[in-house]
Order: sequence, then C-alpha cells, then structure tokens
Amino acid sequence: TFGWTKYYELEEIEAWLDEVLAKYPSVTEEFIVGQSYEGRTIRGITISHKTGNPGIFIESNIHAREWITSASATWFINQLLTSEETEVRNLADNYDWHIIPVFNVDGFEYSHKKNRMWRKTRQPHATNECIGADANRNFDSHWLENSGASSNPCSETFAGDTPGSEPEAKALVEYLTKIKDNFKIYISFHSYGQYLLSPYGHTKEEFPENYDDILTIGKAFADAIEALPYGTVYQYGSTADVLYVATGTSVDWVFNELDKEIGYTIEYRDKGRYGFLLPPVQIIPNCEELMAGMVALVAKTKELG
Ligand code: 0X9
Ligand code: ZN
Repeated sequence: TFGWTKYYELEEIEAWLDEVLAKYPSVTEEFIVGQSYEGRTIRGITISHKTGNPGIFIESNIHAREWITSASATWFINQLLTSEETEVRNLADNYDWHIIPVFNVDGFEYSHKKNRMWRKTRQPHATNECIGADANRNFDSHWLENSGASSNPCSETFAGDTPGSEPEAKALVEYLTKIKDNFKIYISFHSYGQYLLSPYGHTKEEFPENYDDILTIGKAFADAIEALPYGTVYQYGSTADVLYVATGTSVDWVFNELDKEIGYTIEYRDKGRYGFLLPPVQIIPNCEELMAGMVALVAKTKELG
C-alpha cells in the first residue's frame, strides 16, 4: 500500500492517483495538462469542496531528480482529503486545489530507471547528442536573458531551442492560460536548500511592486516552519537575490504573463548533506513543514487581501 516512508515510481504514483480519484469522486477531478515528449500523459488532480473558492495551483517535480517534491505533493493531496485538523480543513474546504504531482514525467521515470541525478526533460536535440532541456528555463519570460540559463544543450540549465520547445512546458502554458481565472496563487515544488523563493528570477536589480507583501508572506511561511519541533530554517526572498539568477522559469512566467500577484518556489530539505537524495525517513517531517508553511502562507495572503 501507498505511503510516505519510501519513494515511489511514476507507475505507482499514477495508480495511487487513480485510487484517490475513485475514492473521492464528489470532490476530486482529474485534469490532463498534455503529453510529454515520450508520450506520457501529464496528469493533475483538482480538489474542490464547494463552488466559488479561490484557487491554488501546485506544480511539482519539474526537475526529475527532486523526488521529495512528488512525495510531498501526494502527501499534501492525502491530507486535504483525509485530515480532520482544523487548519487543514480550512485549506481543503475554502480553497480549490489544482495539483500536478509529477510534471516532468519522462525525466522522473528516467531518474528511477537509468540515472538518479537526471534533471531535465528527455527530448533529444537536433544537432547535439546531449538530451533534454531544463523545463524550468523553457518558459517565455526573459527566456535565456542575463545568463540565468544556458544555450548549450549539454548544460543542466539548457533553456531549450526556443521558449516552449519542450512539449511539457508548452502544454503547461496552454493549460494555465486556459484556466488562469481559476487560481490566484501558484507554487512550484523543488529541492533542495530550504528556501521560499519569489519573483523575480531574472534580475536582482528590480523587485515586484508588491514585494513587501511577498516578503511578509514569506516570513510567515518560514516562521511557521521554524516553530515546529524540528526547528528547520527556511530563507525567503526573490530568487535572484537569495539564490541565483534564473530566467524562463514557470513561476516567473505565471507571475509576469498571467499577471498573478503570488507565486513561490519552495526548495525543500535539506541544506546539502543528502541534497537530492533526501532519506525517506525525512519525507514525513518535510511534509509536516510544508503543511505548517502553507497554512501560514495562505492565512497571511488572505489577511493582506
Ligand atoms: O534553478 C532552479 O530552477 C530552481 N532551483 S533547483 O535547485 N531546484 O534547480 C530555482 C528556481 C526558482 N526560481 C523561480 N522560479 N523564479
Ligand atoms: Zn528544481
């Protein structure tokens, strides 16, 4: 049976998703983002307990090797459907959730079967033998500017030949454009480093107009996590300021092109001891931190209007 004491392969996650959809038909629905390069279906689940709720969109495992992200996404889905805790019920009952547990399906499968450290998509390049692009550099927002991505197909941050050259990124752009009125918060799950990153990724010379609010919400997220018994510390701030310049990311595209005010990247545990190979015993603690952080993030976002 499915749980959160080990990491699962794509097939097992898909089967679990089917079970969840069958078990909670009145509040869940499957959505299809599109097809990957290798022809896999990129699937998501919506959870809605009533009409008229504001929406929150979660994209997870855009980077293949970041296995804690899909483990956290499935745990979070399970909590929204089964928890009786007041704070979790509030999130489940009063928000509509759109969650893609595994976005980079081809890369994720490859990271299980062939190369644990795979990051990118799996689309071959026309003139170079290196495979794949960084899907989180392939979106049409400051694409390939300011050395926040690479034009070298062999680089881990290869931006792709054009914005949307990767079928996965193109499909997500089309899907999000179609449903853009149904969500106001966008969150992208990554690992590792323990950061809550906000726009912009493309420059540290400029900040969004609502950056004060973004930082206030970020502080609420980080404080809530640090208050748990684990005492885990998250840093927060703009991607370019706190981490590094990154262009063409999904969060910046949603923020800039879909005019959303709230978009974050969560970089989960740890700080580098295990890195992408976060031991399974840390899945549940990481998830508890996610929930505490999300409860605070959503509450502070609401408070600030
Ligand atoms: O470089 C990335 O794509 C992310 N870090 S990772 O180590 N998981 O690869 C950070 C991207 C965050 N930036 C924005 N979304 N703006
Ligand atoms: Zn990542």
